[in-house]
Amino acid sequence: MAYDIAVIPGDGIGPEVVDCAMAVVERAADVHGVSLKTTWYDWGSRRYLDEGSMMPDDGLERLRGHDAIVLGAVGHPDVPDHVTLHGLRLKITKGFKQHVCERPTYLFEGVTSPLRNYASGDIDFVVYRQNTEGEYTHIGGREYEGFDSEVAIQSALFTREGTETIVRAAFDAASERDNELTNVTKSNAQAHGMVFWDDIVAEVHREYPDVEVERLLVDAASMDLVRRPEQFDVVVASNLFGDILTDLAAAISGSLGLAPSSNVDPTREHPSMFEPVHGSAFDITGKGIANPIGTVRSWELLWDHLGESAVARTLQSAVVEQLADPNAPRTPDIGGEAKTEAVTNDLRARIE
Ligand code: GGG
Repeated sequence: MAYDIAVIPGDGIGPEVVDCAMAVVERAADVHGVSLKTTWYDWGSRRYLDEGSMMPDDGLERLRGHDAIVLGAVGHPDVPDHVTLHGLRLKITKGFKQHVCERPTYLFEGVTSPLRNYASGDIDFVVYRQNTEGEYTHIGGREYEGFDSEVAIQSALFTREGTETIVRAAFDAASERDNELTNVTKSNAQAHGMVFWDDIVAEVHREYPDVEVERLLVDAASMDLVRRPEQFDVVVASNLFGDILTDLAAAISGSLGLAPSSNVDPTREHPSMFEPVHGSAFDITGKGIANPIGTVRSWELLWDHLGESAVARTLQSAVVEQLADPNAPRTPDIGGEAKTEAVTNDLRARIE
């Protein structure tokens, strides 16, 4: 099969990890006779500073025909964060109904958790984050700016389509794993949107009688992810809570630099998007030390989504073997001193 993938390196370390991962991914595709064409889009904060927008007006139209999208990162010290996020990543996730954000977390052999006494495989769960609405809707406004009476209103939006889609994806995943789902909300405080969310979970649950559902408020869930991460298997959460919990999840499994993410339209009407969980990380941009593994693992999710599981497994094996090898190069975020390029070359060599 031949695939046409859109690549948006974006900001900060985005271009560094996307470029490096490409070399590994091309090798893996080649080994399996999979033809890979990429089209690169230089959208992001540089474009915003030069031309006033993160992506062109017809950006979604240009992406629409691709089989999938790879995004590096968004965020720039000279551009407000809400401009970068709403101007690129959220335009794509919302415009393409990528309701489902899947973020797996795994403690690999050779990687040290900051939590005591956790060994390889002890932490192994996946978070399903609602990806298009909730607390990330652009509804609200500011009035009387600069006056004592100034007000800001920020609304959250929960639709049946957006909520049911993420909840169903999470139940599907739970049925394929250990039949355990943790539903994370804050429905004691947010008595409209999140009680609606709980109602949808209860409705969909009737279709999955074998799945056991645990309910946790997000404050308790944050504590328990640190206290007993081994007991989580599939977690479903709103956009904001999923965003926060997956940074925590990445940290307890060794590094944000290892964490992959998918933004999926389950109807497949639109292309889905794959990106490392980490952002632009301007503190290390240009130093050549960003970890490319989060991006390589995002390509792994991409190939699984496109049905090319052999390519995905080849990428997975290269990562697993490298992390387990005490002599392999590793970037500083996981305790090494190696450069991105050295890690990339080593991953590529493992595929050869
Ligand atoms: N590659 C992920 C990325 O660039 N994240 C930047 C960010 O701020 N993301 C917020 C979000 O995931 O909603």
